[in-house]
Parts: sequence; structure tokens; C-alpha cells
Amino acid sequence: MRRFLANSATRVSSGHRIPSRLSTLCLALLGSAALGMFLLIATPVAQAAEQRGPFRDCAECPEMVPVPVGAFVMGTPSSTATPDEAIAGAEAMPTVVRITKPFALSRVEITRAQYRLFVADAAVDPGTGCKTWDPAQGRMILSRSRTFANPGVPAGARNDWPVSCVSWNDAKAYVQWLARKTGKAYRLASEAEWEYAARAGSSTLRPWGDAPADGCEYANTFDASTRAVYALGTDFARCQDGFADVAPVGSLRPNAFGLNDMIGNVAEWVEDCYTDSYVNRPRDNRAWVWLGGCNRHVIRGGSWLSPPSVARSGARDSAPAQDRADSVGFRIAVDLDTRAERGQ
Ligand SMILES: [Ca+2]
Ligand SMILES: [Ca+2]
Repeated sequence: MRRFLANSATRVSSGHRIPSRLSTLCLALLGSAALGMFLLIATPVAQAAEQRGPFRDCAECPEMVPVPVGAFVMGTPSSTATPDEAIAGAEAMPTVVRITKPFALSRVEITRAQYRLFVADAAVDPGTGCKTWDPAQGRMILSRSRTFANPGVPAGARNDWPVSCVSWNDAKAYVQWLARKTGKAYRLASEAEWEYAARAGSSTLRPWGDAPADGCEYANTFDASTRAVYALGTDFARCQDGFADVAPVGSLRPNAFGLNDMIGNVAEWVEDCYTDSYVNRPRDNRAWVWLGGCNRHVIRGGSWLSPPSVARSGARDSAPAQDRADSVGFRIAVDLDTRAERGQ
């Protein structure tokens, strides 16, 4: 795999630059409705880690974007929801989280080409069986012959489509392989890191604001473009994102942290075990995982098939660790403090 590792730590010059300094993050700590109070927290962000721009750890490695450290409110207060967006469960428990450990996220979802490289190099069996959209039945069905290379939607084999039909176990195997190949601390993002990066300083329902109809420049969801082909009975974003189903990664505008497709395209596995509560969850970078593991893991961001009610920064989904679906993929994270410790 000499070619794979041929160009270590490539600086990406054309990517989005993280602002060198954000003056403050004003966070509304929403607490209980009984208290009915807001607490504004001014949190200086931008430490050493985000001074660097996007990078790759090898020529074939995913492009990584440093995320500024800071703090945010994880979850969505019910008061900000519209009548169509019932906020419930853990999401309705806004929790202040401090992201103090520098990390980077892949700018886009892991692509089919990147996943194919892993499958070939690690000589893993990608497995078969994937929940795919069946237009005839108008619902997801389990197709036992589908794989990441043949997920059903979209048909074809473009390398720059996000990989889908990959389980949480598959995503874990990918990051462990990449960590071995590069010697860097690659991993899945924690749920807190994911939401922090998706919000990118925003406290609205979506990174661009509250209105779904304002998001078609930023997110490939169940919009008018998709509804024209997939006649679902669900609500849709009343704008045209231009993609009936999966879009090539990075086709739409990035958020304020320079990350594309956090909302929509394919939904994304994160590290955390799933529970429908934020009570006692970690309030920092850490994933919330159980000793001995767990079966269900969290999925974030919604997909091209997601109506506005779930294509939001704070919305959560989950699935068993072995499940695959053609609307679910992943992106990856890497620790930056480890990089600094190694003098890089
Ligand atoms: Ca769409
Ligand atoms: Ca996504």
C-alpha cells in the first residue's frame, strides 16, 4: 500500500479555511421550562488546533477539516420547534457541552471510492444485505443481495457518491484500518462532536436558520426535487436542492466550519450508544458508550429521504450496529492533540 501512504500529511490548499478567531459563542442555556430563564455564556473559541487548514494524512486519505474548540447547547428546546417538528426524548433535554479536545472531521461523507480502497486493502468481506428504498412498495425493504458497491439508490457506480449500505460495525472497521495505516487517531465522531460541528456556531434548528425552505443551497434532503421522483406522503422542504436522491459529496455549500453535507445526503453513524435521554451524558467531546458495548448506535443528520422534521441539527436516529441501509453512511474524525504530541 505504498501509494496509499505515499504523500503523508498533505496540506489541502483549496478547502474552506476555518476563521482564525470567533469572538464569542452566545449560548442560550435553556434549562427547564419551569425556570424559564436564559443564561448566556460567552465562550472564546479558536485555539491552536484550528490555526491549521484542511489536510490529508496521505494522498488517498479523506480530507480533514479542523474544528474550532468551544461550547454549545446540545439538543433542541421545544420552544423553537414548529408545530410540525415535535421535539421529544433526549433532544428535548438541552445540555451544555464543552468541546475542549481539538479534533478534525472529514469535510464530506466517506465516499464509495474511499470505502472500496479499504475493502481491497484490508481484504475484508463487505457483507451483503441492506435496507433499500423500494419504489414499487414505497418503503424501505431488506434486500439480501445489496452491498455498498450496489446499494440500489442511486443506481450506478460513481466514485464520489457517499458510501451507504455500511453498518456501524463496518464504519468502525474502516476507521480502525485508517488509524493503522496512518498511525493517527482516526475514529468515529462522538454524538456531541457531530452536533457541535453540524451547528457550527448556530443555535437555530438548522445550520442555515430555522426554515427548511432556506436550506436547499446547503442540504440534500426530501425537497421538491426528491418529491418529484419519490412520491412520499411526508412533508418536504419547499425548495429545489437539485438532487432527487444521493448527491456527489460536497455538491452543496459548506457550513460555517467548512463541512459539507452534515445535514442530508446520507445520514451518518456516530460512536455513541443510543439512549433516549441526555441525563448524565458526558458534557465534553466524549462519546457516551457502555461497558460491554451496546446494540443500538446513534445516526445523525438525516438523508436525502428525510423530511424537514428530522433533517435538523439536533434530530437523532438510531439502528442496531449490524444494520445497513442505503440512506446511511458515515464520516470520520481524528484527534489533533495526538498529532501535536507527536510534534507534527
Ligand atoms: Ca433532494
Ligand atoms: Ca450527511
